[in-house]
Amino acid sequence: MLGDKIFEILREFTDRIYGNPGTTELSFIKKIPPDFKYYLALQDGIAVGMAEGYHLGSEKLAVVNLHAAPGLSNALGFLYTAYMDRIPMVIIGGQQTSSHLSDEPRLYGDLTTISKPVVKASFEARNADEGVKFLIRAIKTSLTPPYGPTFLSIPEDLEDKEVNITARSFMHKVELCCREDEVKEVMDEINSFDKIAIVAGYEIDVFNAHDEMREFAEKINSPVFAEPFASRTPFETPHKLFAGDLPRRSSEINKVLEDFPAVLIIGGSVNNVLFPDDEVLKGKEVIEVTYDWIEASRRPWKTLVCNPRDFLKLAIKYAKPHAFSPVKVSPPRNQKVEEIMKLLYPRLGNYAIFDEAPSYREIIRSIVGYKRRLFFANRAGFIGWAIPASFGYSSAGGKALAIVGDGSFNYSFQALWSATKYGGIMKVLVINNQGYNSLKGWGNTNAEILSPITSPWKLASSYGFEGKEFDDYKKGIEWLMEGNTQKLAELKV
Ligand SMILES: Cc1ncc(C[n+]2csc(CCOP(=O)(O)OP(=O)(O)O)c2C)c(N)n1
Repeated sequence: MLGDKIFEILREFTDRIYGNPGTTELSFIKKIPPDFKYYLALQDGIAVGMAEGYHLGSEKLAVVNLHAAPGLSNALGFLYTAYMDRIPMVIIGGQQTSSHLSDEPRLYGDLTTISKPVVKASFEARNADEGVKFLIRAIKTSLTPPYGPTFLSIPEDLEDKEVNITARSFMHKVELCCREDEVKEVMDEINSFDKIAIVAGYEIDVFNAHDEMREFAEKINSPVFAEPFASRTPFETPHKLFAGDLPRRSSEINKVLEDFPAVLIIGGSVNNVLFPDDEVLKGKEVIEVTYDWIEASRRPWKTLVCNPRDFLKLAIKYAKPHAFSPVKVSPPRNQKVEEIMKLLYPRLGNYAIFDEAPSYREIIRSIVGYKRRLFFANRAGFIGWAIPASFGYSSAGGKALAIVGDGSFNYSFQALWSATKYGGIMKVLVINNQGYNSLKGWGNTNAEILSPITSPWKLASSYGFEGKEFDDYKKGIEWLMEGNTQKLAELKV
């Protein structure tokens, strides 16, 4: 039957599903075999965030189960985020009974259309055989670079229907190798400038190209900037060539890079700014290397679409030293947050940080630094992601630390219920500045509606997730980071 076949196929990629079911998924969840685990989220979008974190911790395909039109539409923000973050993910949604779709019963919706703008592809099975074919297609599409979520709608009655096609075991791997003659051509151009700035992005971490990135930067003797709003470690720090995070405003990026006639963007984007107030990299020669042809096709620059790690490996051979410009971007200051981060830094060990403290992102990064595969944020500008993603990461066996603002905490703290239910090593540091400080700052306003006052530690405790608030930062950080358990510390700044 289709339901059994689905798990037979999924088993080749994962042993788990994150979701929140309703009536139209009951026929699906009844088919869950004993070797599969279903991680229940208490809100639909949170299941998607948890699954994203699981992928970040395991590198495996993330699989999510959502409930018909209400569940899918409730999860759109998280799906948009997984799409922007290029996460390989398959979402299986239940649909109403196939023979009555034209009646548009309760829970029915045009699920492929609802999901389309936030996934790479969406399908709805019209019979059991199509359920198998579309599932394979959804998996393959998701695992083809640029990776991304795909959606499959399955009318609930089809789960119990016989499948008449043979679905053989399959694999799907796509390599984006670079051609040496093309790399040499790019390097000839790079070598023709006396100075060049490197902007490194998240793909360095996706492809684990950190060693190659460092060797390349050292060989061409040029500063490396992190792309604006870097979502994963672009360059391991501390390093003398690291020049900081590019600012949030395109005019400021142009100012920082004014000394450089040319810019090499490797594995990221300089267009992911919050304030696009000028043409970014105006008047510069820009060379871009990325595996993401969708992103690359948007820019009028010189582009090489291939695996950045492969590129760097070949490029090192042709790299020549350049004149060095000692430009550095300084983060904004905040004494209290700096103190907290300095206390945290020596206690981090191999915790992966999930950063969602909007006002303090640059300060956090400048003190705790970037470590390979241990620093994550989202590329969508979405708040509420870090807590579910941290739990998902910890469910894959890693240690996760979410650093969140009080505002961000309130979007998705239900994920702490899943954490207490399923376990995992997870800490949450809430930097409570009593409201939406970043919005107040950008808008230069103290408007009352931007100051919701809440007590995150009390909400965490209500789910049995051990939470405390501290006035003494040292005591708070020591308590938080002690032991391989689940804890939340709230510090007021
Ligand atoms: C899903 C979503 N809704 C709303 C916003 C707009 N937004 C950006 S920052 C912010 C406030 C966040 O508050 P907090 O986490 O306390 O950080 P602070 O601004 O105080 O640094 C809001 C509401 C958003 N980015 N994402």
